[in-house]
Amino acid sequence: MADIYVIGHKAPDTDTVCSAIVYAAIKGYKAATAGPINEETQFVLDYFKVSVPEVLENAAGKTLVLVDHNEPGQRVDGAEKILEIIDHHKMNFNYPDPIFIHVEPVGSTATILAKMFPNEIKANKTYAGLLLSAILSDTVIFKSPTTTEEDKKIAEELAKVAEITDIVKFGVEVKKAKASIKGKPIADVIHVDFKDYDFKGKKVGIGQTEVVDIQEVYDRKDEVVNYLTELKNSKGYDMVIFMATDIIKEGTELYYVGDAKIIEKAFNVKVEGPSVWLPGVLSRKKQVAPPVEKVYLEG
Ligand SMILES: [Mn+2]
Repeated sequence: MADIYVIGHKAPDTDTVCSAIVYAAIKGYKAATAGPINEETQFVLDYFKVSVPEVLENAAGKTLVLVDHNEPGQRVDGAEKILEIIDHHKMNFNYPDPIFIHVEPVGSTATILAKMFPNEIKANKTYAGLLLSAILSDTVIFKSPTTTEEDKKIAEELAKVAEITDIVKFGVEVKKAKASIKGKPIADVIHVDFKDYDFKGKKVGIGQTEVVDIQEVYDRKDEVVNYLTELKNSKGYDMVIFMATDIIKEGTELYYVGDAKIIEKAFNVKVEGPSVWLPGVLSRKKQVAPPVEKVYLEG
């Protein structure tokens, strides 16, 4: 059989990259990413001395296993032949053939892999370390409402194998690796974790960055709004949202360009100006994308 690539979503994050690496290693496939990795993931790979996977900008002609995503908009360009999907997101997937799909409502794809291959992972400190990092990243050190009891339990087991004694301390180290936006071009900040959605035929983009000091974002508010406006106008979006999530204050400053009424309805808030503070909101997947989609579906 031709080479099989395990690949995560565009704008790769730590869960998508580490899950691809571990699954590929266990199955004898090749790991790839759908773009350059971010600073947080780089920190994790350096920490566990793992090399960066090949970047596959176009997957034409390749057989793919998709991890940590399934929506067409988040997929690498040129993806045609899909063999399997392992994911923890809602499904928006259509394919002409029956394929292996494993989706569970847990905090990370890494959690699913740890459950699928307990023996392989118990025997490998590196796999355990990568998967632990992915869980801590996706669950925002267990603060995100996407976190399940299973994520916590598995993270503890993985930490033992990886010889990480203080899980939370390690999680903060991982999170801090990309938590400053100082000196970074605003386009990079917004695109480092950006997902396209199809809500009732309308294109909606939602970017997210995690910071430990929200003031850094407030200081660049005009830049953020100008960039979102430009993005909306040039790429045919109905709405563009940027979540600046403060993982210490545990909330999100949500910037948007589009119809303010959609934001007001989705979050049951009064919106004045181009952004709104949403206390307790940490998760795009659970707390932002679903209520926005609901407003679109209800028209
Ligand atoms: Mn994930």
